[in-house]
Amino acid sequence: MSGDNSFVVVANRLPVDLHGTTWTPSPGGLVAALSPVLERQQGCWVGWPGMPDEAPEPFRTDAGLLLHPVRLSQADFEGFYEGFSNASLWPLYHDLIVTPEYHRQWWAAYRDVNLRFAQEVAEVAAEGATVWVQDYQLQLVPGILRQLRPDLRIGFFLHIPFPCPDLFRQLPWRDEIIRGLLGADLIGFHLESSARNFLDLCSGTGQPATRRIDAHVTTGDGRRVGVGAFPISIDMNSLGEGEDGGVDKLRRELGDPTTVILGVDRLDYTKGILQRLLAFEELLEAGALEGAVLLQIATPSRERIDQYQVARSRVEEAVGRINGRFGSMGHPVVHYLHQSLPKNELRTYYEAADVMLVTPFKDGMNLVAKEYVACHPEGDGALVLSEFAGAAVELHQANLCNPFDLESIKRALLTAVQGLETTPELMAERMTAMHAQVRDHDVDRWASNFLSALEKSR
Ligand code: ADQ
Repeated sequence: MSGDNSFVVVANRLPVDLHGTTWTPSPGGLVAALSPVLERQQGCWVGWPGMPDEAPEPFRTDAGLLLHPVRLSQADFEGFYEGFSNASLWPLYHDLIVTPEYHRQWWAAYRDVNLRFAQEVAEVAAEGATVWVQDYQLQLVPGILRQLRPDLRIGFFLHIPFPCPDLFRQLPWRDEIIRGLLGADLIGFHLESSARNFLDLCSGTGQPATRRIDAHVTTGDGRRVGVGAFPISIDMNSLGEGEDGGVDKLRRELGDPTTVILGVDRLDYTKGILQRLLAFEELLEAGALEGAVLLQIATPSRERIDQYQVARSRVEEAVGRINGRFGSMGHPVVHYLHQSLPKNELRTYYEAADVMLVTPFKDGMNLVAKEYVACHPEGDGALVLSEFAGAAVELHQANLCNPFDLESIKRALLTAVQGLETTPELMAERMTAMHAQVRDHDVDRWASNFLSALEKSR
């Protein structure tokens, strides 16, 4: 049986989450990037509504997007999502920043849930439809869909890094994952390095692959699977309009600091939030950042997973300690929010920040870095960016740092602060170059590059 949707996106989460009876935008980079694209295509989005044991009837959003909720039980949520996706694959694909755990019952849940997602898509997709499968939670979907619906054109995009073959080979179910991915007609990664890791892995597992990027793998049954790099980006309009006078008001509320330093992340151990707090603390200790404040906005994320609880308590302990040491009554030096904020409010923070600190140990892309740059068309401000964020390939004019090396973060932060003071023209030149890169390579361009490569791939 087939439905009547000619363009279907399938992702673990729907772009909105159900809370009781109300819907709110769901967090994270994938939704931020894909929602505007799908709305423009009036497509169908298959995904989980963010609440165990709930599956409301399919409905259309105000923007015309058809949402098709998939039900996950509490046990699915624990085994498939918190377990295999976020405690096995997430740390493995981020180069073992914490140790991945492998459990057979998590894998069984992952397989079951992938089967269910594939079955839902098979039901709603029209004959010959294009299906775009998103991310590490659904790597088996392309392979299952290929069997259920050979008429479909199937693309897969991975939003996180793909690790080097030696790390990937730890995974007890590595062959199943590769077979699942190879069900697609095109597999996209953010960076050439991830695409190359995947191609190397395929040649090591007997799947013939060329080493060129925008290359292909030939599967056992003779199908050619395209493999390429498609760096994701942002919708320049997604942050909305800033409030008039909002920046001045915010800076006043902060006590008119000399320098506003900003971090915005999901609270995730990959993002290096603690490291940036420690770098800030050591610079204050050395008297190097007189009158500066650090704002850290951290969206709650995966809160029941042990490693996330550890990361949060370390961050919050450091915030308390730094304020205890360097703040005064009514004037903390670190302002910390553990909240999700509306996009236009984020815009005010981005605009107000003299320096943006983006210090992940590993990140597929990092849209926050691009959002900051998008908010500085006049070239003011500075971006301190980890070398290990995918965004560093395009935003190479940033003040790059190695987040594993506190001295490197300190150096980059200090160079940025001093550069704004002593060489503002040079800093502006670098920021405007980065702004032009993000403006000219937006999320629409990413989606249309991927979809036209997918079109050509069969
Ligand atoms: P994430 O790990 O979620 O994304 P990122 O790319 O930075 O990371 O995207 C985060 C998004 O959430 C941004 O759009 C940001 O504005 C938003 N956000 C963060 N904190 C917020 C807050 N407190 N309130 C409101 N919004 C907030 C994953 C990968 C990345 C990859 C993206 C897209 O890990 O490497 O760039 O997918 O592919």
